[in-house]
Amino acid sequence: MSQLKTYAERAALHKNPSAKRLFELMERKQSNLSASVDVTTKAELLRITEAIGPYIVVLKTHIDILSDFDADTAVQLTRLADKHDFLIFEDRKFADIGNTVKLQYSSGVHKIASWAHITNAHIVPGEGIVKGLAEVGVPLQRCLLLLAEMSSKGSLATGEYTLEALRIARRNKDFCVGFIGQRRLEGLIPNETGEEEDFIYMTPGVQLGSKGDGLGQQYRTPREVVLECGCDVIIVGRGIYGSGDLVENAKVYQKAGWDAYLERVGR
Ligand code: BMP
Repeated sequence: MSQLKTYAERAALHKNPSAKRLFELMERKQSNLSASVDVTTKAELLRITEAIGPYIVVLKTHIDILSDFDADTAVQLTRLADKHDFLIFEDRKFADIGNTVKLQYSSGVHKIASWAHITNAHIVPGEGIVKGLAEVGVPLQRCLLLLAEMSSKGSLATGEYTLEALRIARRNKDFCVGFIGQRRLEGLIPNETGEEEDFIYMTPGVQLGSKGDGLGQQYRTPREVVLECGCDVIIVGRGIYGSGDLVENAKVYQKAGWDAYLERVGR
C-alpha cells in the first residue's frame, strides 16, 4: 500500500531520476503542491513562478499559450527551478503516433524535452506513444505521466480506458512513472509481476471554495484528493493565481496538501 508510505520511503522505490527527485524534494520542502501557471506572457509566468517557487515542488506549464515564448523562457524557468528547488512539468498532453510525438517532444520551437523534467500523454494512440516519447526522454532522464482520468465533466477517460493506462504504465516503468488521475489505480487490476510497485498520482481539479468553473472543470479539496483518494501531488491553477495574494494562496494550498498527506501516512 504505497499511499501509506512516506514520500521519503517511496523515493527509494523509484529508479527513474526525475521521479526519485520529486519524492525527495517533497519531503525536503514539505510540500506536495504543483502550481499550474496558465498565463499568456513570459513576464507574467516568470513573475508568478519567482513568487511562489519556495512553496511548490512542481511548476506545471502550458508553454504553447505564451504569446512571446523564446529560448530564454526555458533558460529562465530552469534558473528558477534550480533556485527554488522544483521540477518543471510541461502539460503537453501528447496524443499522436510514436514517430510524431518524438518530434513534437524534442523539436519545434519549444524543444520540450530539453527543459521539462516531466511531461504527459494521452493513451488514445496506443502504447507506441510511450515508446516514441521514451526514445527522447529516457536518455535525458525525464519521466512521463499518462492521463488515466480527467477532472472535467463528461470525460471519456473512464472504465477500460483507465485500466489500459495502468497496464501500459506497468509495461513501461523505466519512463512512465505515474498518472494524471483522480484516485489511485493499482488496486483495480492485480499486479502479475508480484514486485512492489509505486506510481505517482498528480491530480488537477483542486480548489478550495469553488466546485467548478462553468466550462466543465470540477474541483475537489486537497483533503479529498490526498487523504480520501490517495493522490500524491495536488495541481492548483486559478486557486493560486486567480484572485487574492499569490504567495498567501500558495501557502494555504501547500499547508492543506501537506496536512492531508501527514494525516494519510499517520505522522
Ligand atoms: P485550474 O486549477 O485553474 O482549473 O487549472 C487546472 C490545470 O490542470 C489546467 O492547466 C488544465 O489544463 C490541467 N488539467 C485539468 O484541469 N484536468 C485534467 O484532467 C488534466 C489537466 O492537465
